[in-house]
Amino acid sequence: MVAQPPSTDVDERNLTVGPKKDQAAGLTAVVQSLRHAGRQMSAGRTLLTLAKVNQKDGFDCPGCAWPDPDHRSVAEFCENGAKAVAEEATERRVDADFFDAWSVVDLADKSDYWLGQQGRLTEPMFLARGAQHYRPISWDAAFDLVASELAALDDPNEASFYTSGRTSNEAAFLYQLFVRAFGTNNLPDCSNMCHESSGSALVETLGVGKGSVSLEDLYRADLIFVVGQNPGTNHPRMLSALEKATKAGASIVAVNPLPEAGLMRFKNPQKVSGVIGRGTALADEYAQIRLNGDLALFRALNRLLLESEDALDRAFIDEHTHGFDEFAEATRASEWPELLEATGLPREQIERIHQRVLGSERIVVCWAMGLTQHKNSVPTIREVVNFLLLRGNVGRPGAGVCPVRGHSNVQGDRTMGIYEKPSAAFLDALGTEFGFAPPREHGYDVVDSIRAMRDGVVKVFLALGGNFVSATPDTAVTEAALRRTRLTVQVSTKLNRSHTITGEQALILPTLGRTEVDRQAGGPQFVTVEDSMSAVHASRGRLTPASAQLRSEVAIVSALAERTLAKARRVELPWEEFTADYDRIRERIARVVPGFENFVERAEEGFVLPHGPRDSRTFPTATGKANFTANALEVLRVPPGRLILQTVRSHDQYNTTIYGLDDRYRGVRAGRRVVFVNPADLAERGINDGDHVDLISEYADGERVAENFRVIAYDTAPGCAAAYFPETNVLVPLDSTAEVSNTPVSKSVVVRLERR
Ligand SMILES: Nc1nc2c(c(=O)[nH]1)N[C@H]1C(S)=C(S)[C@@H](COP(=O)(O)OP(=O)(O)OC[C@H]3O[C@@H](n4cnc5c(=O)[nH]c(N)nc54)[C@H](O)[C@@H]3O)O[C@H]1N2
Ligand SMILES: Nc1nc2c(c(=O)[nH]1)N[C@H]1C(S)=C(S)[C@@H](COP(=O)(O)OP(=O)(O)OC[C@H]3O[C@@H](n4cnc5c(=O)[nH]c(N)nc54)[C@H](O)[C@@H]3O)O[C@H]1N2
Ligand SMILES: [Mo]
Repeated sequence: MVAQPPSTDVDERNLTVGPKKDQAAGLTAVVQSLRHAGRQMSAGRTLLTLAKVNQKDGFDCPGCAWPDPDHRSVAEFCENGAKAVAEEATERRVDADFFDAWSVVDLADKSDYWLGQQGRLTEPMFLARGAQHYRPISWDAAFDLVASELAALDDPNEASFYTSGRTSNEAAFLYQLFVRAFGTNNLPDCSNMCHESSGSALVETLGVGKGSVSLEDLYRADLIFVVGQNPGTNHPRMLSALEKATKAGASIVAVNPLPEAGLMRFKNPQKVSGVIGRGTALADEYAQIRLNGDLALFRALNRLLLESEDALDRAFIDEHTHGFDEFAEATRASEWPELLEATGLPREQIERIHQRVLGSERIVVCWAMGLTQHKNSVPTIREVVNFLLLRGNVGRPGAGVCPVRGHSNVQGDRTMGIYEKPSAAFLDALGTEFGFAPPREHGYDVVDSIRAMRDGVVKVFLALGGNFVSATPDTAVTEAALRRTRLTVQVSTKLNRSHTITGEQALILPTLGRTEVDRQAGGPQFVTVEDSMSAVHASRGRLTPASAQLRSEVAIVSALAERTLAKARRVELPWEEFTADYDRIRERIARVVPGFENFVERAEEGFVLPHGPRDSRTFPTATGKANFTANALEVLRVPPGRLILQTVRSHDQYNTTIYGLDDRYRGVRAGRRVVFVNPADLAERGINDGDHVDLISEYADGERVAENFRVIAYDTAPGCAAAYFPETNVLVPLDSTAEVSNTPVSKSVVVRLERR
């Protein structure tokens, strides 16, 4: 049994639970964002910083990947974007004195919250073999150390190179070039834990692993499904778009085990009426689905649609799709009792939603982690595609698929080639442009990288951003895996747990953030990013860097590449030129990545990448058509007394970065170790609201325990519970991953509660 006790620095004795909120944003959100910023920086810096978020001459918000409207307001950011910016623009610093005072052992005992609060990293630091403290190291010595360790490996596949989704297109492109020139495709990224299931399902069915809608499409839709997503917290600016869509006549169906605040009612903080009024009711229909019931819900809707030929877009199906008959047969064979058991919804509600579908010409389905982090996520998303194809809701205005991406450039990083399973076409183009033969063998994703470190195969681990230790599942296994390596290298802006759980040696390479001025030999530079709707645009930092010693991600990657490839005797490339002027990188991207033609000329103004299904109903799939699929329906059943636990974000966190200890919309203050459970489930177990329990997950390979959570009686679907990650990552076994996408199953963990 693996147990994970709480960190010692957060005192949860003051935790309080009040009523949950129905509405999101409004004046409170504005006040909260300023208050949070005020704790991190002076008033002047706050205003200067927030005024440049998502503006044409400013920087892309490092929060989420939601797109910017064409007509921007002065304040084109949200409460949580402001928190993300404040985290980066903070005036607190983690310097050499800090590391002198704190040993890694002491730091490893601290929570992610405490670590993040210490401020920005200021200089390169090195943890030598057997040492207790990080010590300063020069950039030169740091680069040499990495190059020597990499060049000394028997095989390039003994190193793994992680990326988190904040990295710019330019840095990401150079990074994958470096890694492939070194000789491996071991390029795991945060996508592997995030929208990988969406990519897998969409590539197979539509031929492009990205969303097919623009903001305009949302405004023109008649019906928008928001499934498995909490936009009030994680994509607050999406609520403005949904509000605009409803004003233009769209109706919204929210599908979620939790009645999330923003989905029910929204107060637009950018409008006076939104700041003081009651706000707009957003969802017209709220389906409180059982966890993992979505495949069954869309199957049921598809079954109802198949009952009448009039409901189908026959012309579209005949001309543009493949596999209809097999799909229809499988769908007609599904039985209502099973569909209802899986969804936990009354049949009348599904029929009501069906009526809405029949009354809607144009339908968009939006989704996020509630669909992607289950065992059968890929079949579930394929079933969503089936649903849209039936009425021709792909490739025309006001209709399509909308996977809402997480990190601000996670989609762009993948476009730039951060992928462990690159296509042959991409590798061909890369090899031709740079004159080397890229490795063809697929590399390790996140879960396989952990396995390879655990087994002693991967010996050097490098991360371009992120917080690998806290973001990944099976905390105890992952920590032991990282500790087995010879060297871990973290390119980071802020201190986090991945700096404290290290290989035999460790390096921290501090980097510039989005908000900061990036000056190189060729003058001030900007970078580019791609949002969730495939729009590429420039991002330009305005603040003075947190320390004079910081280097840009582009500069760090180039230096690492230059030294490593020289030592390992691989292809020589003009890395210094790339760093001096990022246009030199964009010229190369233009020749390697489709859709980036004339990138140098178009980068500043921005442009939307081509998308066959969206633009012309061309589907670059194996069949050349949009593919219907026949998906197996398995009802997730748990043993008596058990619950299905989902691990979610609170309102005060950005993944592993914990901004604060409140979850305002869900009524939680001053604490994070809470578990939300339906009152009927509590009564059945003789557990009361306010009791403290251990969460125990049960899998074939054993039990895992997350200790001491306060129970909150909450309006979630019966049989389902929710708690925050990263605290609950310890409960998710490394081998519990989604079919096809290999994404950790962090939204349906079978647990029991044990009273303390
Ligand atoms: N402020 C802030 N913004 C963020 C982030 C952050 O941490 N903080 N993270 C960013 C990242 S990387 C990402 S990927 C996104 C994440 O954005 P979300 O996906 O909204 O994040 P989660 O908190 O995981 O919420 C999952 C939602 O799905 C619901 N859900 C869970 N399981 C199911 C299910 O089986 N079916 C249905 N229908 N619903 C289900 C949950 O109740 C919850 O509302 O946000 C991005 N933006
Ligand atoms: N149980 C459970 N686990 C999950 C999830 C879940 O829902 N449940 N969600 C998963 C998802 S969707 C995702 S995307 C992953 C997130 O996994 P990651 O992307 O690895 O984690 P983050 O917390 O976003 O990374 C935060 C760190 O990134 C660094 N950073 C911030 N900005 C920059 C920058 O500009 N450059 C560089 N180099 N570093 C920077 C800072 O040091 C900060 O501490 O977590 C996954 N893990
Ligand atoms: Mo994500």
